[in-house]
Amino acid sequence: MTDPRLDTLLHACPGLRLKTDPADLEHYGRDWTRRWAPAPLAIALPGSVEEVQAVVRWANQNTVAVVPSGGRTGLSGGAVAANGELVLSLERLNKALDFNAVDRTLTVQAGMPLEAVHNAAREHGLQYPVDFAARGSCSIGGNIATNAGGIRVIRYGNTREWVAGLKVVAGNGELLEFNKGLIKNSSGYDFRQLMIGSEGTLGIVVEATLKLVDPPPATNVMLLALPSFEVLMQVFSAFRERMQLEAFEFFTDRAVHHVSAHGAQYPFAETYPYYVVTEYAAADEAGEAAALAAFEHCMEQGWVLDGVISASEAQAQQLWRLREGITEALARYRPYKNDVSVRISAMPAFLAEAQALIGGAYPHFDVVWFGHIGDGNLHINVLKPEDTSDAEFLGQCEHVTKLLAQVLHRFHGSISAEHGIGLVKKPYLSSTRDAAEIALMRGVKQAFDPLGLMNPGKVFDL
Ligand code: 2HG
Ligand code: ZN
Repeated sequence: MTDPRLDTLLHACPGLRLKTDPADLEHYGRDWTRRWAPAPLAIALPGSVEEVQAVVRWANQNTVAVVPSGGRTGLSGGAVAANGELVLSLERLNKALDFNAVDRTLTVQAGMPLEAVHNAAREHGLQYPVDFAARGSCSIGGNIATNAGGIRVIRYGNTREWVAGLKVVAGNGELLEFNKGLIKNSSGYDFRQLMIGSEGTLGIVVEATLKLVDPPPATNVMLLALPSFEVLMQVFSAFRERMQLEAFEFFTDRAVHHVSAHGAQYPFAETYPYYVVTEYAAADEAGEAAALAAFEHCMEQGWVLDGVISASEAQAQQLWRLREGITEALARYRPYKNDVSVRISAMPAFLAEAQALIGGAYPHFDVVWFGHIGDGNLHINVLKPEDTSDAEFLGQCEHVTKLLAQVLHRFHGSISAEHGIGLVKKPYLSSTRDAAEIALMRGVKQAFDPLGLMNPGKVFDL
């Protein structure tokens, strides 16, 4: 051990697993943003809640900042450790602890990957319904820290809806237990909900009791080709009126270009400017008939130009890959990402303004639009041209984001729909939350984390 503080850490927590190899510091010190150079002090991998508490108490005694770490699939820099922080990885705390068939709850450790949570729920004949492409690598603790959304929010809501209880190690090392699995609990402030989406700035989630539901109905997947952005919300309304939607996602021809180059299969003979992939309940003939009726109505109106319905599970997965593969397909271009939302009713007007702004601002950049349009959530990925320097590219994107933030402010939207504020969106927090709210956030942080050691510099500065 080079840094003497680590000797005191091992003294405070004998047997704690620590990593200090440069490759580990790099691996655990960054998330998917790749914008900041990782520079953590060390990586602590506690094997129990008591060890998490011991590490946090040591951090308080030695005034060392702590960055909680799950799967680090975040896109906002929330898990970045670039300033000598101790990374506290939850990866060894990855087990299911308890299933309660009567309550329909599953209690898990925070480091459990989302996909493992899905599998555990399925083994009990039930479903944990929050889902998105990073399911295999992200952890449930990280999902809770960002109130993760994903592709089924339209039907099931965000992570927030599915947490019945939490155990959290607060900034002072104290173990707190919130809500304890209760459905009804009107006994004062709901700290569980406060913790969800707090991005590790108040404490470290170590355990969660998750609500489970009946498995989804039999579904089909439909891919639709659209002529313009303007008809998108009309198609959405036509489908939502007639069917039970499990997902309704949109993307552009640029997205198809990149995912196809990355191996996804494209089913149409021609290309179109816009696409929707929707999954809907199709357990019986009525479900199928409703889907066809919606499709035909949209064709008649000229809102849809082509369509294909999955005929098998394999084909459903192929269609989904066109949407779910986008982030991975774009990763090598190190895109600048916007993750914004407005109310669904405001979407048509917002889309028009956003399109005019972005189209004018980046005339020569490859801009890929996609997202959870049924939730009012748009992802805009701007790809860095090879001949533009990192600094110039970032400067231009930040300038446009400032303008986009002003539009969002007018529409009462959010600068981060589901990825979190982290470091990336911190300069724009005030477009979404007013000064009084941010002052309250600071007060809350002070109450849970008096020394300001929990993921400092994320969401807002003290
Ligand atoms: C998605 O919806 C994720 O696929 C990632 O939220 C979005 O890469 C992105 O910008
Ligand atoms: Zn998303």
